[in-house]
Amino acid sequence: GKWKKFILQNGEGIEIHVLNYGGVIQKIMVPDRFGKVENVVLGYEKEKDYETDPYYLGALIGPVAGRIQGAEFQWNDQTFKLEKNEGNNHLHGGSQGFHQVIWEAEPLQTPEGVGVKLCHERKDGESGYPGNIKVTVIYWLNRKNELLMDYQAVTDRTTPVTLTNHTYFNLSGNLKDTVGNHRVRMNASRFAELDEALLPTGRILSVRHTPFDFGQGRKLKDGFTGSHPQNRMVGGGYDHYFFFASNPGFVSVEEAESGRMIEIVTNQPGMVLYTSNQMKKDRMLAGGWSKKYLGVCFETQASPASLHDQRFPSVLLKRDEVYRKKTVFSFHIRKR
Ligand code: FUC
Repeated sequence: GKWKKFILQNGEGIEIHVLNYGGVIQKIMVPDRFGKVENVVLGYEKEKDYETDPYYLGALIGPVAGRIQGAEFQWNDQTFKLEKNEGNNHLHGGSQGFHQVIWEAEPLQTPEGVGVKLCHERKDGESGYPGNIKVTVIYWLNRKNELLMDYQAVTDRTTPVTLTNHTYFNLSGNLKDTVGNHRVRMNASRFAELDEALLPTGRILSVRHTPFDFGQGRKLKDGFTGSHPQNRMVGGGYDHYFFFASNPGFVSVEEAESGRMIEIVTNQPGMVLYTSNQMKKDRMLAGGWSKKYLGVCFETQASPASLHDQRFPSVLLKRDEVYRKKTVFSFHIRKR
């Protein structure tokens, strides 16, 4: 296959670089409150680096985003075995996941905006997943500074599907700072407790009176430095699945120095908030070395924990059903 890059420009100062490889969002250029245009995501300058990226920078994740315990699941008295690519478990669709394939890609354009349509087909049994699966993802940037991610999938046999995009945001611009001072607000009153393998224990915890309560907004560094055992468990920070208390779910993130702000609206039931706790200084990114707390991911999705625990919303897609999920990231500037 052939690598292609698409550059989406909306005429309002926002520019987004998309690769057909992994559906990667490589760069998002956004003005700060003085009009200075800078990159607000983590990405590699050299496209080749995406082939060996351990961090899933900007990539489309699937067929199942997140961890599947024991790298297997049961359905209709059948056991499906998947690749163990993280210890005993299956993470982010395995080594041949959607982040590592070349998507069929075509540009889209209307008077309201520009986009790229990505399509990929999977054969029954590929990477151990049942069903011939057809996936279409559209990235769409309009003149209102909204980036829409529209996901669709169909299958001819029941199969687990939950898709997300793994962009690490850093609104300080050109990686000037960590994300510790990013202020996040979200309407989620419960989150899934994790064990050392970062798998849900089965206990659903209340966010009340903890660093997991983002109801009134809080800085991410509260979780980096705080003593809450769940922050410590994941390496000092957040790597947790939050259940949205409303549909659509709502999240916002703001960085005061630059004045940049993103509002996220989604019909997904929840989101993994990941603050790059496991990122080491081992990769040269566009703008500097990778490091802990350099980016924050808002992985809107359903939790694959549902494959072993019915209290989570199901990720099973059945024949004749259409998986249809949308997440909108809208960029704003707050003047002082
Ligand atoms: C997130 C996290 C994981 C992992 C990966 C790169 O989705 O949940 O812990 O580190 O991204």
